[in-house]
Parts: sequence; structure tokens; C-alpha cells
Amino acid sequence: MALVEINFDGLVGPSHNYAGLSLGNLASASHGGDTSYPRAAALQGLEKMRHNLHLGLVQGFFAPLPRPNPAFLAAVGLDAREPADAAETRLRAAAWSASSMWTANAATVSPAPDTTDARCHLTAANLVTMPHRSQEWPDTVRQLRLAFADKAHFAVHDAVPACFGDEGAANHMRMAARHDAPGLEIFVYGRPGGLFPARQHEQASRAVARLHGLDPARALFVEQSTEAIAAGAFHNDVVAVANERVLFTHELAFADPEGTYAAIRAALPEAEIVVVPASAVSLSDAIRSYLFNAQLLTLPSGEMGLVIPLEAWETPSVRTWLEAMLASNGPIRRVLPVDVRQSMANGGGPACLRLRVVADPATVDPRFLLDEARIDALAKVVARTWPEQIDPLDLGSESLGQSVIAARRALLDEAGLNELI
Ligand code: SUG
Repeated sequence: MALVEINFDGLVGPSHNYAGLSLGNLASASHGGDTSYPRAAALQGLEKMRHNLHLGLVQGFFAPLPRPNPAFLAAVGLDAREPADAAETRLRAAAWSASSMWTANAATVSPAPDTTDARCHLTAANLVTMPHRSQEWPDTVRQLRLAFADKAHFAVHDAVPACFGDEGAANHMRMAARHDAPGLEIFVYGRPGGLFPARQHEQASRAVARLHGLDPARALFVEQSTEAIAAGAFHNDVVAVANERVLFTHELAFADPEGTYAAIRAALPEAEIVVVPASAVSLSDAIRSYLFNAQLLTLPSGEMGLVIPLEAWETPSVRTWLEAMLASNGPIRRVLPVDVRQSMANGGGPACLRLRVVADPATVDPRFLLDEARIDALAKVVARTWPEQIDPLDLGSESLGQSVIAARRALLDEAGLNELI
């Protein structure tokens, strides 16, 4: 089979909760302290995977990471005692975070047509800016090395040094005439010093490009606008998304929009850039609704579809713009709303929940690929074992911890992934 885009969604883990841990992520901050519904959250995620499978696309998944994380608790000296203050309570919540569900932050991926050794390269993201996310990568890289173990086709790299924050594919876009053609890789970094942390460091992006063996003529390094970060675009994928020859972006996404578009067109003459002006959809509406945190997908018919969160469809300015877009002759022909509300309340839309890998599915470990029957089987385990709800005050409870660990084990058992225990 030829190279195709495979979306690997993170299955929402059994400890999914709202602890308000992500400064600069407005949804995480505003839902901090709310009760979460891990079972419903994971089922919503599985239904999104099923939805995309029904579109005729190849769908994969990654298992949740071990939580509560004993190594993290031990490393901060909280394994043997109760938190003494708010800062310690946040650290304990970090050890319980299900944040690995947002696999757009798992790694940066450069498919084989872009790299000097013609293998697909993946670099795990260090996620050092947020403490609760900084613990993910060692377990993430283990999982990536299982899924992409075939060294003839894949190279999996450890995270770049922690001195340079790296948030993975959420700050990286790939454009190409077709998925299997050589692409233009666009790395989007933030400049520190603004209202909120800039999570992606330019030097991390440049290190990843070197590790992957990209042709410098087909790698762009673009600064994110400080205005977008200050408005809550903690990752570039909150304000822009690309697929094949199309870039779909808010006009305020980049520090130098015209320069960015010109550089893209120079490197990829067939590029089509769809810009949503602030006069039609304000930055605030774009970020609140997550219009751009969409999966822009090439459907089997060759048309492009945009899988958006329901919140975007329900936001009047966004709906008006989308309806006008559909009525015009633009490259995006379908809009497909999905319900991922539990993830959205932590700032994770449809695009955050998936890692895109262009590869031949036959070269991927089949345990990470889904069909209808496997989705049904995973959903059964979730329905049987995932906690129904979690109040952030429950984090630290011995019995909840045991049920979260048992739920993940049941899932790994069903998926045949016991190496990950
Ligand atoms: O890193 N939220 C995640 C959301 C990640 C979204 N990913 C992309 N845009 N690709 C984050 O801020 C919230 C956790 C909490 O508050 O409990 C959180 O980690």
C-alpha cells in the first residue's frame, strides 16, 4: 500500500480531570476545579475515531500513559506524604494528569518523502514548559518505539534537550502537493516575554529539523504572533492548520503574515492559503470556539473536509463564516462537527487529540491501528472500567488511584499492549 496519512488519536485516560494546570490555556484555567467525566470523555474520543474511520480514513490510537505517575511523585518528594500547600497540591495533580491524550504534542513527524534517509522521523516532544506535561515524553517515546519499530521505515528520536521547549506537531505544519510527495515543513515558534509562556522555542524546532534530515530549502521557521499567544493560542494549532496544498489560518496567527504566505508560495507554488479575517471571526471567537483546532483531511473522494468541534459550529460568527466558505468555491468542501466537549474543556480540540503520521499502514505495529471491531472492544473496556467522574479534590485518593491503574491495565490487556504496563 502507498503512503497515506494515519491519524493516531490519544485515548483519554481514566484519570482525566480538570486541575487548571495550563497557564495561557484559557479553557484549562476556566474549568479548573470542575468535575470531569473520564468515561464519557474517552467514549467521545472513541466516537471521533469511529467517525473518521467511517469517512474511509486510516485510524490509529495511542494508549494512555501510567497515572498517577509514581516516578514523578517520587522525583518531587511527594510519594510518601500529603501536599502541604497549593503548590504541592498542583504537583500532585500533575502526576495524575491525563494530558497525554493530546497526541498532537507527543512528537513532531517528518514523513519519508521529506527526509534525507527516506525514513519517517519522529522526535518525542519534551513539553518542558508545563510541569504536568514534562513527565510525558519518556513513556511516549517507549510507545512510539513500539508502534514504529520497523527501522527500515521509521527513526524515533528522544526529545531535544530540556533547555529548549518543544511542543511537537502542535507547532509544526506540513504542506505538500499530496501526502506522499516531498513536503514543505513549517515550524512555528513563540518569542518569550509576552503575557503567557511561549511554549515552542525556535532552537527546539531547528534541532528537530536537523535531526530529521530535512532539506533546508523545504523547512520554514516562522514566528507565532505575540497577540495570538496573549489571546490564548498557546499552540499554533489553535489558530492555523494545514493539509496537503491548503493552509487554513486566522489572519493574526503569525508575527509576519504576508512574509509567511510569500515564503510558503515561493517554496510550494501550488499552495492555497485560506485566511479568516479578524473582521469576520475575532481572535477571541477563533480561540474560544477552536475553529482552527480542526482536522483538515483529504477524504477518499479527493475533497477536503474540516472536522471541527461542536463549539465552533455553535459560535455564530464562526458558523456564518463556515457557511459562506462552503457556498464559495474554496478547497474545503465539507464541515464535519464532532462532540469532544470533555477534552475541549481542557483546551483540547479534534486536532489536539491526534498525531498525523504519513506512512504505509503495513509498516506500523497493527496493535495501534483500529477497525470497527477494535473500537467496539476498547469502548467496552472504557464503559466497564473508567471512572464515571472525578472531582479534583479526589486526586490522591488511594482507591481512585487503584481503579485508574486497573482501568489502564484492562485496556492494555484488550489492546495486546502489555509491554506498556
Ligand atoms: O497542553 N491542556 C493541554 C491542551 C493541549 C492541547 N493541544 C494542542 N493544542 N495541540 C495543554 O495545555 C490541561 C490540563 C489541566 O488543566 O488539568 C492541559 O494540559
